[in-house]
Amino acid sequence: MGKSIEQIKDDAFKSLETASDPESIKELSIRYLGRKGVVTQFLRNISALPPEERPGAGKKANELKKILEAAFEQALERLETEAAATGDRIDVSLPGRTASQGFLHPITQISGQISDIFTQMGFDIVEGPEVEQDFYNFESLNFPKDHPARDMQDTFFVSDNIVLRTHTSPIQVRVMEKRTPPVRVIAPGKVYRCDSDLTHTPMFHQVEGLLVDKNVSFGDLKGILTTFVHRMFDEDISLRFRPSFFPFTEPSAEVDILCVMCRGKGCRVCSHTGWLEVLGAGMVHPAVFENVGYDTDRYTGFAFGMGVERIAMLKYGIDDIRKFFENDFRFLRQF
Ligand code: 2U9
Repeated sequence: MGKSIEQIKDDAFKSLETASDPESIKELSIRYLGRKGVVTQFLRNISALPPEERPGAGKKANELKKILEAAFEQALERLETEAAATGDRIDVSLPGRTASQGFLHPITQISGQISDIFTQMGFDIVEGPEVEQDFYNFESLNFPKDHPARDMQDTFFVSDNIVLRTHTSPIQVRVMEKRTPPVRVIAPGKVYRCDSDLTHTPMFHQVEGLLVDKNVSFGDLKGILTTFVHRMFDEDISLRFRPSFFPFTEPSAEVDILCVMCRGKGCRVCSHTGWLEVLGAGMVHPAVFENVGYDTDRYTGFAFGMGVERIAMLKYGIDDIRKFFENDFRFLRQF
């Protein structure tokens, strides 16, 4: 037979003295009292002792078993009370959890930046309804009755003469009905068109502008838009005005800027033209002024419009407009 019961007891208490955490006490308990533990083995081997020693050894071993059970339990309790008293369970040196801060959607941010640039140039921000009368969305803006934009395929109709606005221009018609010139407003907001692909979504955001006063010229329009592009993108981005057509402006222009990615060298983003189309603009058509009762002999004005998603895509180098609407936090949190 191996160690005597006294030796086992001495060893166990020596080990217990050095055990300083609950884990090592649990390990000791297993080592001495577990199924294959030292005391358990001792009891099992008693039958190998000479018959006269068996009762004494059995008694001592059973006593030691009880003593050790009590000692391990006490040691565990002591450690737990000590830990609670010294506050060991809370590590106050750990870094605190930072509360995550909210932020504006990239489209809201860009729309705000656009608005800021124009308010700095004296424009007021105006808003209007997204569900609009045909009169404000089309009729007042000189769209002929058979204009393709009025087609069911391009416009969301709510009823015969109610539509989801296809641009923010009706806001400005409403403003002109209420105010007399000078008028200097920008109209940011959501617009709706039956359209969906890499660069079009059924809902997108526009910022349009309108300036009406005496002696307003196309030169004033060029000045305002040049300042806008320089502040929005970069001072060295040049602009190019190409003749175009809109029912509500005459003359009309599409406005390109030098490609912000390749600075005119030609790249994938600008389809190797060196230019990006970012704005539409023109002098307000006299028919529009007549519809709101402005005197076309006294007043002229210019108007312009842009898609906020397009500006954001160019500014951030994003190639798929749908990313703005998927609400994937990994995408949104980058801005
Ligand atoms: C009134 C009169 C005229 C606003 C204008 C454009 C040209 C234009 C497009 C840019 C990209 C729409 O989002 S887009 O697809 N806009 O090209 N918008 S002039 O003209 C107005 C507005 C209001 C009373």
